[in-house]
This record gives sequence, structure tokens and C-alpha cells, in this order.
Amino acid sequence: MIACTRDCYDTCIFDLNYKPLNIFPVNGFTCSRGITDLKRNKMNRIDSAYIEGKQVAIEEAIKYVVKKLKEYKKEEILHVDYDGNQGLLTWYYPARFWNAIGSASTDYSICSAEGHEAIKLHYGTSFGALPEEFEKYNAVVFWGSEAVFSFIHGWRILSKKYKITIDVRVSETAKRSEKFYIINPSSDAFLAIGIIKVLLYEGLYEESLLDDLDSLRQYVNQYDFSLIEDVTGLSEDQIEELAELYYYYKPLTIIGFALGRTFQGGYAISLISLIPALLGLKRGFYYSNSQGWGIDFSYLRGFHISKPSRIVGMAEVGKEVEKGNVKFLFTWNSNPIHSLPGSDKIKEAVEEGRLFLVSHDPFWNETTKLANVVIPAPTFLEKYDVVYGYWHDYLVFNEPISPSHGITEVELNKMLAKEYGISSHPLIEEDEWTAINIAIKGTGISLKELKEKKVVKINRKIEIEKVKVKPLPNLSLPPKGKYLVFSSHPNYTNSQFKEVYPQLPIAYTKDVEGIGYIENSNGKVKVIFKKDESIPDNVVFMYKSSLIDLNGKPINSLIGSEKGKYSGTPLLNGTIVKITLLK
Ligand SMILES: Nc1nc2c(c(=O)[nH]1)N[C@H]1C(S)=C(S)[C@@H](COP(=O)(O)OP(=O)(O)OC[C@H]3O[C@@H](n4cnc5c(=O)[nH]c(N)nc54)[C@H](O)[C@@H]3O)O[C@H]1N2
Ligand SMILES: Nc1nc2c(c(=O)[nH]1)N[C@H]1C(S)=C(S)[C@@H](COP(=O)(O)OP(=O)(O)OC[C@H]3O[C@@H](n4cnc5c(=O)[nH]c(N)nc54)[C@H](O)[C@@H]3O)O[C@H]1N2
Ligand code: SF4
Ligand SMILES: [Mo]
Repeated sequence: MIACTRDCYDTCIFDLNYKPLNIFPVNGFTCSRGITDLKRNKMNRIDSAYIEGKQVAIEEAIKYVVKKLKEYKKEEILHVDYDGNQGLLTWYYPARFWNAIGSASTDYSICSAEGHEAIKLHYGTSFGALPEEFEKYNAVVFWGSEAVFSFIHGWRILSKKYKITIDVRVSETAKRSEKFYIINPSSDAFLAIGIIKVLLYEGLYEESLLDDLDSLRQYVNQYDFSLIEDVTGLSEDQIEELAELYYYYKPLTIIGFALGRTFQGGYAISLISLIPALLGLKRGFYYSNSQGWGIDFSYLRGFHISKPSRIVGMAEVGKEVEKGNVKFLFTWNSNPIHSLPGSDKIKEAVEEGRLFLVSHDPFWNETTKLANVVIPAPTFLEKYDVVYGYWHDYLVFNEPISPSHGITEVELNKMLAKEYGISSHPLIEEDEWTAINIAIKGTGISLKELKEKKVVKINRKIEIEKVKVKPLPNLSLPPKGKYLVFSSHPNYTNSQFKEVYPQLPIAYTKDVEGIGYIENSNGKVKVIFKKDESIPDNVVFMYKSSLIDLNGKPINSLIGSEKGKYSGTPLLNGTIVKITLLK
């Protein structure tokens, strides 16, 4: 079997002919990327190792990387890895070499970390509804989620329900919903307070699971409806209607990752998560179930023996590179030049010789094209791995169906360790399969069983009886202005698939058409503007897969190093910009 390892809610499972399995919730269908995977696997591949653009043997590249590594202090060496491939052997285990040498690590905050912490404050876990539980609801609220594109199997189940969407523009999900509410960007915490106020005032909460309604009442009383109306852009009547729909339908709330990247996004998610509990729904939300399976990701990364010498927030990598605090950057499973905030600073530092960049990736991308050293990696179709999802509860034993290109992350880890002279370090000595067997113990599944059956249900149930009201956040007013806002495109997963579906940097606004600039105090980028009536005045909208401007400059030049309060997630959807058309 093979599970698609891309960063995606759905984690489709395929047979060895790459046909999607006809089991719930995969249900025999996949996306526009899934159907082109076999073709794409032969396109745009890195076919060899490279040093400064010159083709070399992989062994030579590794020797050179280790020689360079030894020139820097461990705090100046940073590894940047994220979810290009969610396999336990591809993403997690390879952090061991870096932890063994005590280099710096990121805080893994770029995507969903803020919301995990926000929900855990109240529920003690971020584990929400399972696919089977999606089926039981009559209605759903998509809150900051473009599920029609980003979560196609979830959407297939939920599209049959009564649907309510809360967004800052008329998204595709909004268009296909029975009701939608368009609010001002980054005002979600205030809307959640408005809904809670109505439910409490009107007594619409017979079976609340919250432990301290008095504190909640006092808290929401601090916020007048006139303020909530002003901040959210909705009228009191609209908020009342939304609250009554919540009470009447008792919907499942899909809390989108996009929210965690807004101004006060963690606060918003924390308050939103209280609504289903107030209505008596146990785990009446879905955010990401990844931290609920009992997989010990820290063990895989080796934190039980060696920790990073320092943590650099993903919001701050650009800034730290600019300051000269990071001089060596090793990346795998991630395309930082495309996707990190302030990535223009990383690009400049490499071009000016202030940063040594190494990338291990299967495909040529914005980072590999710039890197001093490139090492080819096999794709998930070319190696063994163990894969979990962040929605469904299957664990999958991935088997290769194509000949391997390059060197796996595990092999590279071992070769780096050998060259560095630390092969006998306990993190390196422990065989990767032994590490996996230990790390998945909490799922109740052994590696032996998984290897035999290939696809095994984790069957984890987390019961919630009471939900804690406190801590409640102290809110500030979101800044006014035009917000640059991003979302998922159906044909790409983040920066991937441009070899199949080429694209241009297009920014959608209500009324501007032509070529021009988006700018703020952090930078200026050149894009194509297109008019789109679904975008309000205070939003400039872009897909998060076209983050390189017409001059090759990262759009993320515009994103500063501000970060969320709970987990340091960058404010990717919280940036204020100005637009000008080229004369
Ligand atoms: N096809 C496809 N699927 C994907 C991905 C992909 O690139 N392509 N990426 C995957 C990844 S990495 C992730 S993180 C998830 C993301 O999936 P989602 O959680 O669905 O997030 P986004 O698609 O980024 O954006 C969701 C919506 O949030 C809205 N939004 C932005 N700011 C605000 C705000 O302040 N308030 C409110 N209420 N709404 C706001 C946007 O307009 C957008 O419609 O999808 C995964 N699935
Ligand atoms: N402005 C703005 N920036 C954003 C976002 C936004 O909404 N707006 N979204 C953010 C979000 S949600 C996320 S998750 C990040 C994603 O950021 P990225 O790191 O760009 O994520 P991907 O493009 O999914 O994957 C990264 C790389 O992993 C590689 N890869 C795939 N499989 C393997 C493998 O088996 N081995 C190795 N070594 N590499 C592999 C891919 O080829 C790709 O180059 O971007 C963030 N950046
Ligand atoms: S990207 Fe998502 S929907 Fe597409 S094949 Fe992979 S898991 Fe399935
Ligand atoms: Mo993400």
C-alpha cells in the first residue's frame, strides 16, 4: 500500500497500482494531484548531487557538507524541515543527526501549531472529530477553511449537510454553503465572543460542558455589541442569527488552519473551540488529530537524548539569517525560499555568500535552485515508510512502487553521522525500524502487525467530559487596513506541482486589474492583479502556491517576523499592505 504523504487533510491510501482504495473515507477517489502523481514522479527530478551547480557523486557532496558544517558554531547551524512528506522516516527520524550534533532547530510553527496549543488549553487535547463522527452531524460550520479545495474527502461527507461558512471573502466553500458570513480579517475572536454572548443571554446552552460559565459570562460582558459590530463588520442581528443557527443545528465546527495565522489567531481558535462545548457537543470540532494518535514524534527526533542548542521561530528565520546568527541552513521536506516569512533575506544571504544552503529534495524548486549543495531524494513512491494522517485514523506501511532516485533521508542521516564521526551516538546507532516500533507503541499497533496488514486502524478514543473555560485571552483590536490573505489552490500542495500545473503570481482584489505592486514596510513585490467580485475592499487575495513575484522575488518578503502568542505561528494572514498599479 501507499499513503500520499503530502501535507493534506485527506491522506489518500492507494493500492500498488496507485488506485485509491475504496475504503471509508478515501472512498475510491483522489485529487488533481493524486491523479498525476505517476506522471509527475518522472518530471523535474533532481538526478544527481550538486556542489555550486556542478554535478558530483552523493558521497562527495556529503563530505563537502560535513567539512562546511565543522566551520560553524552549532548555534549558527539550523535545520529547516517541514511536512513536504509526512512519513515518520522522512520527516521526523532524520532530525536525529542534527540533534546529536546540537544544531539549532525551528519551532515547527509555520502551519498548525498555534491552534493545537489554543485548543489544548481548554480540552487538554486538540483531538477532535473523526471521519465517522463527521457523518453523524446534520450541519457544519467552516470557520476559516476552504474545505472544497483543501479537504476534498471531508467536503464530500459534509457537502450533504446544512453548511455555514465564516470567511473574509466569498470563498468557494462559502459559495457552496447554505449560509455564509463575511467578516473583517483577523476579527474572529470578536465574532466568537459575539456568538457566546447571544447563547449565554438567550439561555441557549442546556447541556454545557464548560466548567465555569460565570467567568465566561463576565469575560464576554467586557465586550459590547457595538464594538463587536465595528470590529467584525457584522451586525448584531447577523451574529444573533449565526448563534441561533449554532443552537438549532448543533453543527460540527471545522476550525481552519488559516485562522492560526491571523492576528490573535490563537486567541480566536481558543474562543471558537468553546462554542461546541457550550452547546454540549463532545469534541464537536475538527482541527487536526495528529497529536491524538499516541505517536511519539519527540522520540523519533531523539529529544529523549539530545535537544537542539537553540530554537529559531519559523517566523524569524529570515531575520536571524539577516543578523548573521544563522550561517548554515540545511533543509529537507521543505521549500523555505518559497514558503517562510522574510525568505527574501535568506535568498539574499545565499547570493551574497553569508549563508551556506543545503537542500535535500526530490524536485527542483525555489530553494534547490539556489542552494550551494543539492542532494537528490526519493519520493514517497520510491521508499519504505510509515505514514499517519491528521484526519483519519489509519496507519499505513508505505511500499515503493518506482525505482529510487537519490538517497533516502535515513541513509543520508547515517552517512552524515559517519563522516562527522558520530556513528556510535545512541540516536544514530538505534536502527530506524526499532525507533518506529517504539514511537508507535502508543497507537496500540506494532510494526510487525503493520508490516503484515499494511493498513491498520488506530482506533483511539479520547473522551471529553468537562472543558476548561480559562485561560481567556486579553484581546487587542486588530489593525485596520487591507489584509493580504492566502488560501489553498486545488492543483497544488503548497509549493508543489508547478511542473504539472504552471502558474503566475496573481493577486485578486475587488477592483484592480493590471500589473502592479503589493508593498508594506517589509518589502515590495510585483504581481498581476485580477478583479474578483468575491473579494471585499479590505482584502488582497492570493493562492499560497504562487509565492514568487514577476521578478523572482518571494512574496513572503512582505511578511514580518511577528508571531502568535501560543506557539509562535507567523502571521501569514495578518499582514497589512498597500497596492499600486504600474503606470
Ligand atoms: N488543494 C490543496 N489542499 C491543501 C493544501 C494546498 O496547498 N492545496 N495545503 C494543505 C495545508 S499545508 C494546509 S495548512 C491546509 C489549509 O487549509 P485551510 O485550513 O482550509 O486553510 P486555507 O486554505 O489556507 O484558507 C482557508 C480560508 O481562510 C480564509 N481566511 C483568511 N484569513 C481569515 C480570517 O482572518 N478569518 C476567517 N474567518 N477566514 C480567513 C481564507 O480566505 C480561506 O478561504 O490545507 C491543506 N490542503
Ligand atoms: N505567504 C504564505 N506563506 C505560507 C503559507 C501561506 O498561506 N501564505 N502557508 C504556509 C503553510 S500552511 C505551510 S504548511 C508551508 C509549507 O511550506 P513548504 O515547505 O513549501 O511545503 P511543500 O511545498 O508542501 O513541501 C516542501 C518541499 O518538500 C519536498 N518533498 C516532498 N517529498 C519529499 C521527500 O520525500 N523527501 C524530501 N527530502 N523532500 C520532499 C517537496 O518537493 C517540496 O519542495 O508554507 C507556509 N507558507
Ligand atoms: S494531496 Fe491530499 S487529496 Fe491529493 S492525493 Fe494526496 S492526500 Fe489525497
Ligand atoms: Mo500547512
